[in-house]
Amino acid sequence: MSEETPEDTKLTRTKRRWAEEGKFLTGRETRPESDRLPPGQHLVRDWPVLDLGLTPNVSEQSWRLDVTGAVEHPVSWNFQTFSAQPQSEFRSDIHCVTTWSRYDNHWRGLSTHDLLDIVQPRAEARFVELRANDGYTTNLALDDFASADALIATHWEGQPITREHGGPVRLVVPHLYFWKSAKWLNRIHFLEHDKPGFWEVRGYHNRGDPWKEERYSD
Ligand SMILES: Nc1nc2c(c(=O)[nH]1)N[C@H]1C(S)=C(S)[C@@H](COP(=O)(O)O)O[C@H]1N2
Ligand SMILES: [Mo]
Repeated sequence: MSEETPEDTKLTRTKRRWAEEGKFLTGRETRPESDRLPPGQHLVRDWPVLDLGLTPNVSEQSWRLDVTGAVEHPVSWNFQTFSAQPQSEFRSDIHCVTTWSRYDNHWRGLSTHDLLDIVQPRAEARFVELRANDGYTTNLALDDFASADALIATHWEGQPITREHGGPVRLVVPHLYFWKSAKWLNRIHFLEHDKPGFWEVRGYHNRGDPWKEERYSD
């Protein structure tokens, strides 16, 4: 490492490390329209609801998000303090492992890039476990969580995300099958070792790349 300038804060150091490791470059790929639908998927215009059979009633007043584990600055937000964080808007396609895809979803919320800037993952952090109010869990490699178009969303098409779709706050990681996008998100836990989640321990693929049809583990 070279000498540090006065403005070489922890924040810029982390940003630079991530840029060097290419982590901020793993996001949206531009594909020709003819290659937009992943193999084995069909397009839908409505937005199906998938859950474990119960829809937790999480109000904005009761919702909390804890960011814990291998980070320099753990945070605990309520809806008001979470909404005061930097806002990003992304447009992305949804690909569900049950073979439906839905194009052009317009999301707003806190990008995972901005979250990582705030909490500063420690060097040993390589995975994240996502937990939700219905007991659901799922896991991501930190590189996938840090994808350029991933966000912790409060709005879809300019409206608060409805309860059935995971409101008030859900994760959106559009480059992987949608089971990785935890609804009713209440904890993001940074880990040194991977921790397969609800579907991952029940036969779903550990990563879930729709372009490689990583639906189920062998
Ligand atoms: N908390 C929670 N998140 C979840 C699920 C769930 O059951 N509980 N299901 C996953 C699955 S399998 C899919 S396909 C999407 C469905 O999101 P949607 O109902 O908004 O389409 O949410 C994912 N996130
Ligand atoms: Mo799913």
